Amino acid sequence: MAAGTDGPDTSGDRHGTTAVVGPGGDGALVIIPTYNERENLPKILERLRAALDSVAVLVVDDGSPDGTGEVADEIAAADDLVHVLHRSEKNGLGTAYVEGFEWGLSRGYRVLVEMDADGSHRPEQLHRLLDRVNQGYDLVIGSRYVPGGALVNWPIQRELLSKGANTYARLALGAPIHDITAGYRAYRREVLEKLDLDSIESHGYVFQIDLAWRTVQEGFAVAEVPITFVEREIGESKMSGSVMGEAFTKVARWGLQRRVEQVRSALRRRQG
Ligand SMILES: Nc1nc2c(ncn2[C@@H]2O[C@H](COP(=O)(O)OP(=O)(O)OP(=O)(O)O)[C@@H](O)[C@H]2O)c(=O)[nH]1
Ligand SMILES: [Mg+2]
Repeated sequence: MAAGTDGPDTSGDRHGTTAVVGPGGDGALVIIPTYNERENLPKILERLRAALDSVAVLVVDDGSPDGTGEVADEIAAADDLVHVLHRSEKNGLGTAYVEGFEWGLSRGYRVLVEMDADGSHRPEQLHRLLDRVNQGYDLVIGSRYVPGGALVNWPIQRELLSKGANTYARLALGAPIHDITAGYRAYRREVLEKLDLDSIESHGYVFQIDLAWRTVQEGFAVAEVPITFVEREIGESKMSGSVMGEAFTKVARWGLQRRVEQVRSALRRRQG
């Protein structure tokens, strides 16, 4: 394994070490949700193709007013490995990924990757995630907060907010993950087949916490690998107050459910 790609193992037992993804990324589908990423999309797709020549891509565009969907169609027409799913209106990152996962599962992809269009998730580091999947992990998270992870050009307020959200989630849920809000991830198809994707109603970045938490609870093997997260240079962020509010209340609810469950099983043990 390349130096610096060794992140902590967080939970679950890993499988054997039969490679599920080929060296060029074949067998993996990278899902890229887009909303007004007209300038970013061609750049990220070009970098991805240069990094891994046989990885497939699905762009999930929510009718971007800036014409990102048409740009995606043009690229797809010239590259057999690029596909586009058009949705009629902006419907949130969570549902875009769920539709993307279902699209990929029904076509037999073995690994499904989440990646932003804005350049924050460097395609040149995708092999780090895929290598760990090939080593037997079910979910591999590209982490900013494990040794070797880094943030580039992130305003201090965003960094504090992100670190605060991670600390809060870790304490509330007891999940052994350092960057549970991270959106650069690779899932083995077995995980997504097991999780009840239709029951997920999280919209904003709490979707990431939701999915990781369900994965941990199902006992799947999770690992984090360090990545360099680069702040977007072009286009606008879709982060908002309502996105943060949703995360705060949902995590509090899951944390509470977890405590209630712990107390219940302690009582059962005492009675039994
Ligand atoms: N299809 C779809 N994509 C979305 C939606 N909201 C955000 N995205 C995309 O999801 C990815 C992440 O969104 P960002 O705006 O970068 O959110 P963020 O990374 O939390 O915010 P920044 O760090 O400020 O960039 C980008 O590729 C967006 O274009 C949505 O409602 N639908
Ligand atoms: Mg972003």
